[in-house]
Amino acid sequence: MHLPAFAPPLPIHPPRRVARKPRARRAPLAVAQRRVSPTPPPTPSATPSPPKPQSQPSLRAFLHANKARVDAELDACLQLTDRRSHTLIQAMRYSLMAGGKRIRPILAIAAYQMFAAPHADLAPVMPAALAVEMIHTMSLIHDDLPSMDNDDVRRGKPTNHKVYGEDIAILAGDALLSYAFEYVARNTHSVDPARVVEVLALLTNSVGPDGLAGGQVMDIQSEGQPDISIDTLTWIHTHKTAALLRVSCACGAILGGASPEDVRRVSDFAVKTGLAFQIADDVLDITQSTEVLGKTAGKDLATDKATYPRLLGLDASRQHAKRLITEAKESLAPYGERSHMLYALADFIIARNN
Ligand code: GRG
Repeated sequence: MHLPAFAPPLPIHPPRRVARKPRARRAPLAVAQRRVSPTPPPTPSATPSPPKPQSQPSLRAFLHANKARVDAELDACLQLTDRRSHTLIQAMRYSLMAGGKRIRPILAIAAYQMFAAPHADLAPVMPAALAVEMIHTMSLIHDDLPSMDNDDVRRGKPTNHKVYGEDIAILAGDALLSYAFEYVARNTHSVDPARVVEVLALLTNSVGPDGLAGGQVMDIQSEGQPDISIDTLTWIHTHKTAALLRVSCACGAILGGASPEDVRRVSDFAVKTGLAFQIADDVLDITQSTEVLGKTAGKDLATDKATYPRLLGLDASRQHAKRLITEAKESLAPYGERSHMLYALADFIIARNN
């Protein structure tokens, strides 16, 4: 079966080149526990949520059940088979099983059920859902490395390189990345193979210059620059953060039988939600403690990072996030109540406190 391209890759055109200043070595872990202002209670977004049919689970139940399922399947899928790989598998498992909200796999599951059926069996989507969490965990391990953000705490525990050393941490990230693709290729059954190939193409695309790596490079090059524009910041986070939310939703939709037009709408929803996710992350970095976040609070200010609060201020950043969520929901308006869970997840993403 010939499938038209589901979701065109994000265009590669950085807004402008920024000369990279030598990066100041980070101050040693100064655990900033500042609370600039308490996070206000979430206000309802402008777009009314579609009515929730009785048969659909609440957001809370959905998050709880699917996080538990993802945790259990991640645990089962990465086990030691050769004792000589002990250190590597242990390092991979250390970060993969360290907690985490599992938002990306949960988005994949919600998008899948939106197109398959509300209570559809999750077996066809689980390999891709686990893969996005493996890719995400790889990006956290690499992001924390001394040559990147040089962080000491992640998911409430010492970072991977603090425990296993930088060499093993790099390889644990690499191994998680390659295992993610292998896992999808070997374990996605009962789905048209053309859809599995498309899922693999989107997953690989989300990690390269159109995704994580591209966004991370521009982020590094922007550090310490006084005149970063909102366009540049949006470019960075469309690639660095939103790309993984986008691929999670797109893969879930494709595996659930969505059409190319459906996948475009869901991808648009996810990119906007992903940008709002990053704004929430920037705000939480200022307003929450290291204990609540599970990672070093106040890091963006300490490292002179371009962030939404730095460019817009805290209140305008929160408003911007809400606007993005409203726009994200508009992309799914044609689906009515079928988009209920993705709407609820989008609201959760900006209302969370860690
Ligand atoms: C190695 C090819 C290659 C790419 C990696 C390091 C890197 C390039 C990119 C960094 C991407 C990154 C870490 C973005 C931050 C995204 C973000 C806001 C993460 C926090 O996600 P949560 O809140 O964390 O979902 P948990 O711990 O709950 O999973």
